Amino acid sequence: MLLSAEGHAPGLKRVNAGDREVEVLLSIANPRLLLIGDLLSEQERVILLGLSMGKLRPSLVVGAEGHETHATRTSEGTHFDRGSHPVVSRVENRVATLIGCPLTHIEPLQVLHYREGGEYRPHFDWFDAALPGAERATEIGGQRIATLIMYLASAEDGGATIFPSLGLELNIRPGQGVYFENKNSKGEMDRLTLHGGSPVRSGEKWIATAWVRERPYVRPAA
Ligand code: PD2
Ligand code: ZN
Repeated sequence: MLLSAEGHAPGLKRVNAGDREVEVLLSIANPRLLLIGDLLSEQERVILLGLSMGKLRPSLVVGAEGHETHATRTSEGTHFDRGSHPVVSRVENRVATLIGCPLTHIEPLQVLHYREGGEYRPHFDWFDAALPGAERATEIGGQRIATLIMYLASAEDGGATIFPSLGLELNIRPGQGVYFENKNSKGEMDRLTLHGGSPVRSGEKWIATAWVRERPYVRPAA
């Protein structure tokens, strides 16, 4: 992916994301991880929030019987069908250009809303073949090879995106995002990508997540 090929020179760096240049604020080599600024404008954030209102449902996790609610993920969310609004298209194209992957490999953007106490306990975004549900989840586009979490609104207190195996806690501002790749340099799924959303202590947190597949994502039959 393009972001992998960029190297990780220290210092601020502007990267072309098609219709906009974004800023690399922090980068880590293993796992490949970047904190990115200037990803979304305020107007885009407001529009994405507005489109989500009224569509939110309790968030699900992959389980043996498919998708289910769970105490490890106390948020509510929704997704946007690809190209369902001009701003959704604009952001999808920006993400694909930035990451250097075909648009078709990106799952529909997922919006998550955390209220006070809401959290997403540490997990992998990739599917562990040893766990139930992995086969079904990879049938529709292969593994999740990268994640981009974009902040639409940050909590007043708490709600950091954390990487416990890296000792990394990111307090991310609205309009910024964190990108990471799920495979290590040997092509193996990387357990260092363990990450979570720490509990929101006050205020509300909103994010939009783009998960990138190995192959074109095919929406499962309803
Ligand atoms: O909200 C977060 O910080 C978070 C943490 C872990 C989001 C996700 N994972 C995700 O959307 O996959
Ligand atoms: Zn995640």
